[in-house]
Amino acid sequence: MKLNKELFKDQFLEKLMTMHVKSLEETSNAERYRTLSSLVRDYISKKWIASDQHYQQEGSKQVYYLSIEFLIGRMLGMNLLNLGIYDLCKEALAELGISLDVLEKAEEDPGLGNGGLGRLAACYLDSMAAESLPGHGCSLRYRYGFFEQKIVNGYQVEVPDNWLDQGFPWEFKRSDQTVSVNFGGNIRVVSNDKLRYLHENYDTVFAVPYDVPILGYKNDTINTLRIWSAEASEENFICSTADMLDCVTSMEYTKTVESLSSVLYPDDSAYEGKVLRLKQHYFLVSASLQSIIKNYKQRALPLDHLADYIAIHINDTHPALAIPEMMRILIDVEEMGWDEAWKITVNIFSYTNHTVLPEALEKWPIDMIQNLLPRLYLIINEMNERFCHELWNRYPGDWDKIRSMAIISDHTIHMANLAIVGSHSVNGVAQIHTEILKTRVMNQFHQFYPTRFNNKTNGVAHRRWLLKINPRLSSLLNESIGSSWISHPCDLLKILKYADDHVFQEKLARIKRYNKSRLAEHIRDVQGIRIDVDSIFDSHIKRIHGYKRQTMNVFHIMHLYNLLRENPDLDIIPRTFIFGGKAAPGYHLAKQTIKLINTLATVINKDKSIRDKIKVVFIENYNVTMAELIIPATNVSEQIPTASQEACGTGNMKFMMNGAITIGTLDGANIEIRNVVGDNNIVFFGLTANEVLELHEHGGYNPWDVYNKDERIKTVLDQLINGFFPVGTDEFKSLFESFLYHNDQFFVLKDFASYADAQLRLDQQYRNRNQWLSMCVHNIAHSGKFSGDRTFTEYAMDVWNMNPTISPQCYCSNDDKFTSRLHGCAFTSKLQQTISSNNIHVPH
Ligand code: 26Q
Repeated sequence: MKLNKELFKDQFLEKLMTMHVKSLEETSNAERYRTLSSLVRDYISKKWIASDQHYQQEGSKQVYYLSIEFLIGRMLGMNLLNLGIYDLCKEALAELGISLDVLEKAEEDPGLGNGGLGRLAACYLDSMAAESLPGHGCSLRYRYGFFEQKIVNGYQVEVPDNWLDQGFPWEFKRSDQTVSVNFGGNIRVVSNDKLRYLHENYDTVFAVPYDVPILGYKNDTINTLRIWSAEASEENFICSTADMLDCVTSMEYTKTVESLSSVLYPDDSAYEGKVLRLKQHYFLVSASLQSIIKNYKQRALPLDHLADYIAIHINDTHPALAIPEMMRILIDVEEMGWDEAWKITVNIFSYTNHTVLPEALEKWPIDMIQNLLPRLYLIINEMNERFCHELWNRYPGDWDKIRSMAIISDHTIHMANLAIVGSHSVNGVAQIHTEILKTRVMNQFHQFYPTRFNNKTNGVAHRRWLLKINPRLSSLLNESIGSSWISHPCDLLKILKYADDHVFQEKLARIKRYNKSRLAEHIRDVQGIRIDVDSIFDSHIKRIHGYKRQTMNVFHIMHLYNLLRENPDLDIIPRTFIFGGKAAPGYHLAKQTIKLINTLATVINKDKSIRDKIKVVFIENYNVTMAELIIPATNVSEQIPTASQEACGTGNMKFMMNGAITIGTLDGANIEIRNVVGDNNIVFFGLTANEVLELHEHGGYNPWDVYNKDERIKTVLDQLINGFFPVGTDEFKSLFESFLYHNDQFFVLKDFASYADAQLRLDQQYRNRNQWLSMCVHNIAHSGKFSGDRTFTEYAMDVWNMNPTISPQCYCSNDDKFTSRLHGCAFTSKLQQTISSNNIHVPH
């Protein structure tokens, strides 16, 4: 029977009673949330089975996205939207006196990721399901997710994130599909008719899968995110009352095993050679591959056609051990020869790089791999020998080149090299990033495998980052251009015709103001700070890292503050500077940056003399849920990394979709945003990537020159250590020294003047209300290109060799007028071909 409000209310009340044995009035919001999610779970189950069966019958190729992180965010609201019952439930609950908004807020935000890389993986799951593509995620079920950030006396304090405490209603435990993962031991080689490698004396850990349904948008597709949990094998658990020692040892053992999936490492860009991390990587990889192969075998397809039916994508190098693990399974278990196994493996795997920071390139000491994964070590060794042989044939005698490209060198396994050699596709995540990979970081590999490298500019789940989080803007779009943009994001271009329509502009302005008031209320209630809804909301939200240059923003605010103290009548548009982000616990300068922002906030926010012209807020515990509140409320999006360092950035895309104007450097996707919106609709400044890289090659620059010449910078830097702040003069000494004595690695001082100019321009532009609102419309209109739907379609066609449905309405134009042009949308030649061969009309 089709769901209607009455039926839903009956089902909800029935469920509430059976789950909690209470009347409606007696239940808490948390209990009501659990009731609703359990009901939605029931709705999902049937469709999930059907979706799986459909894939089996179709014989479709399946893609598996292996990622050590999936930052999925809250699920209730998205699931209701995807099922097409959001409004129905909202109204029906309201009739019962329950607010759906309130229930949504009762959901924990699963923090199974650090930042960009993990959130991207979640965005692609959404897009794949929306396009009915059989794409599944594989990851770990961390007992404790990304730490919760508390701010105590201005400092970040890390608190464990006990997200599973109340249970996670969206997961389905599949104990029957448990697999074993083996660590340690030794390899015995036996040779009868052929060589066999027997793994002995290993320790076994059970990998128990939990499946999370991933819903497509109103299309009945339900894909799966499988997260693995580590459990001890029972045979190792000896606990008799007779021998307490056994019991204690067994408990210790259980704890050790469970520690495997117990914490998410809170580093987003620094390599730490921790053995537990390596274990986590192998645990994910081995469990996932075993289940992928088992599933494949159930389809009764021939093993030598594996690459025709499955594609495995590795999200950065963390799951790159999947490559030798696949070789192990094909050779040791399926008894294939090396050459055949290798061909299949390379055809199956593809790899995305997400960072050029040298400190984030994963490498492992040989002996660690040898001890922990003795069979994989032998396979990696063989891969390395064969690859070095190829290199020798191509570059005879060039030992330097061979050493730098080898998988194993200097007693270390270089995971990026392994990933490149073992995949048929390697991609960067924005045009400039891919260029930097090809011409610098992976230049030798690009010369060796020129066709293997390609670009896939990231995209985000616009159904979450626009439809869900900005319902008023979504309604305005629907009223104005229809709702086709929800499935065909490039249709957002249709609003360009309203760019200069004052009535439309005013509606947009009212929506922004409403969203700002929601954020202002939150900040008032949670942090006790009052902010002016009519000030410019200027947001800098992302991980705290030197290269992301939160400090440059801070220096500019300090400079504005200095001007205002001299002249409280200074003519600037009032601004609220909003920061949010977590620092890696061991990253001292990042943690000091948080302390600096909070200290500055205390000083500025209580200084009556500047008449509230500027305020500073540091949002505690920035996560997906907070981003969902901040982004729709933002006027100015700070995207100011040192050019060449930010691989892509995806916050920039989410802000643009919600009508914020970017102030940014020429880096990552900022460049591609400029290419579609045009120079008039974005504010740029700073050194280019080439300028930065050249300066780097020549040993940097002398920051003292800037300090001595630019009075503004001198004043601000001195204020860090001269008692200006109500903290000890040593508090910010390490930050001060990083700029002047450690060569300002991220060119903050060098770019400051240009940044301050850009901020002045922005202030001027904001004064012309109609022009500003027109800029906002341009940004929303062109954001369709940055939907994950576009990116994953490119992956599906260029990398995974699959056939996604292509949106005929997919127009993306570089023009201001609504003149759709083929090239803006057809990011790949294959897509172009499809469009022309289907006679899809694309006006010029
Ligand atoms: C390194 C060594 C050992 C173990 C872990 C790591 C590690 C962990 C996390 C290395 C890198 C990361 C995370 C990287 C990341 O989030 N990169 C971001 O990816 C986004 C999606 O592509 C981009 O938009 C961002 O520009 C990029 O910073």
